[in-house]
Amino acid sequence: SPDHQWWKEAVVYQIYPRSFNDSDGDGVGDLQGITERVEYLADLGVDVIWLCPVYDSPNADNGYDIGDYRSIMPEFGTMADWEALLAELHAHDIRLLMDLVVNHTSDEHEWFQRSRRREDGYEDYYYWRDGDVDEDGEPVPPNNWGSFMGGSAWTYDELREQWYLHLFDEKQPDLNWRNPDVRDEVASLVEWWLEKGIDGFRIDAINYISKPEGLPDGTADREPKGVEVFSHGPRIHDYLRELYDRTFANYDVLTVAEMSDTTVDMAGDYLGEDGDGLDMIFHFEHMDVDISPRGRFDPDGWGEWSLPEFKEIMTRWQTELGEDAWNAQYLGNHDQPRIVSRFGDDEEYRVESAKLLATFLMTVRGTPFVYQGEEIGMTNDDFERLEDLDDPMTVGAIEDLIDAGRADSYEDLRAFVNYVSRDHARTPMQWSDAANAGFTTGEPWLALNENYPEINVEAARADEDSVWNYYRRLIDLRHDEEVLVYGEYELLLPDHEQLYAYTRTLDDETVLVVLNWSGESVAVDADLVEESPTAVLRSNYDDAPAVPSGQEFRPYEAVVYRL
Ligand code: TEU
Repeated sequence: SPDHQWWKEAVVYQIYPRSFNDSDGDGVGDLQGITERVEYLADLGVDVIWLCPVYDSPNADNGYDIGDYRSIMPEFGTMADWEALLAELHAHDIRLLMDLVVNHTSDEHEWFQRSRRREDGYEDYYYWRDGDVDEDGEPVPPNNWGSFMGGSAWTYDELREQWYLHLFDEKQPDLNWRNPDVRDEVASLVEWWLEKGIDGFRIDAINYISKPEGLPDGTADREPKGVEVFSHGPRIHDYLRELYDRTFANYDVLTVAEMSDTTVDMAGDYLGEDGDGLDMIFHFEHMDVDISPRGRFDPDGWGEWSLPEFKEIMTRWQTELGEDAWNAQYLGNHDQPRIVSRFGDDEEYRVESAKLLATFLMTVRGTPFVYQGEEIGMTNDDFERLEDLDDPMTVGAIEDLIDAGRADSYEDLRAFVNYVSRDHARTPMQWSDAANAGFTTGEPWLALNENYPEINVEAARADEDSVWNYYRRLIDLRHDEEVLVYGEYELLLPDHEQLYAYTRTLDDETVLVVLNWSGESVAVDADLVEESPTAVLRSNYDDAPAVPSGQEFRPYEAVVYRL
């Protein structure tokens, strides 16, 4: 049936190539390093890899600043290495998603270099504006928008003698999608990769591509300033629909669009045939439960989150998306803290809570995305000094906060940074207890988490009860049970502070999932469900209660029942 799609049945694994596996000892992960681990990915059982950017880039934002869309970053290897990786993945029936970063390019991209020289045909590839002058005759930027990387979203270019817009780093100028030549360029590079045989794209920051006429100032009390104005701009659907019709529509590929600030109501206009042809969205509503409403890098109001609110958000996405729309499920990625540190307990119950999070991810409706390291329960790091951080977003936020007088030094912000930094997800993959966790024989580009002698792939694979082996068995379950893919979701106990329980139902099959999302024992109501389960399909303790009703669930106990 048309409702059945390979990408609904798939489990996706995200790779941050810089930190995955280094094959040549330069301290930076690379394509050959990934190819060496394809067997590992096949053993885990994943169906699709999302590969973060591997294009040529000066690395102001670790590859999200692209210098040439049709070549490979030399640190990562060559186009032949990329082709070898694709072939190896396909030989193992694993599909490949590339990362499509087209809200902006690098300032070192040829288009930008031509644009700043006003070369014929390239003048309007980016947002160029004359600035204003203040009372003292000092130049000021064209509007009040802030950058996600801190400071103004505008930088003055001495050569062109105008300001250019960059919602991210100053080395990431925003492409002007109003210009049809820019849209032609994007369609052409998308087509070029599709023709190379990839299986789809994760589409970066795509909610920002349409800016409103006149670029009006932002007025909301949010960070960065102007986000309410430049997110989901007026022509976004036209641009996405046009791109779909020209490219994706002609291929059997998966597209997943990263879009912060998206509600479930808005999602329907993007997804499916009546939308823009996109298959899924990474929304951010559950990523916002434990941060300030003003934005992620506001140090007031982070760290606390409530399970009822989390359930309400997840349930809304589970139940209110239209019939022809589909969810992408994730708890972490390369921009977020480690999931076990954020939503579980990375100390006493690290193993149990990592397994609970996996159980959730693999049993809700929507395609699960596992971020590298989650399968062994990797944790947040501790960044003692400002110099230990790499992420330009975190560093930019710290500079802004110090400039604004909200902190005197890094030390004042350290606890906050240790909660939110994107660097946590970027410490190298922990393969073994060998030097540098077997990630590299050289000097790693970012220091490893010191817990690698204990938390690593080799140790986890050798232990039947490890987080790794639990992921593997859960992925098998997801593949075996159609009800976990296509079944309807129904929430039980919406207001319970510690239990997250739901059923999935397809025809006459029902699966019940009970999660004690807390570090204490919790008694399950005697009347949780009428029927008694016929089987325990998976659980993260040895001797799960055969019938949940009226039983004590231990800390972070997670059980999947067949009713
Ligand atoms: O992230 C996009 C991004 O950072 C925003 O969409 C989001 O609003 C913000 O994080 C909210 O906290 C993508 C990539 O995933 C990221 O690594 C890049 O730095 C960024 O785009 C720029 O390409």
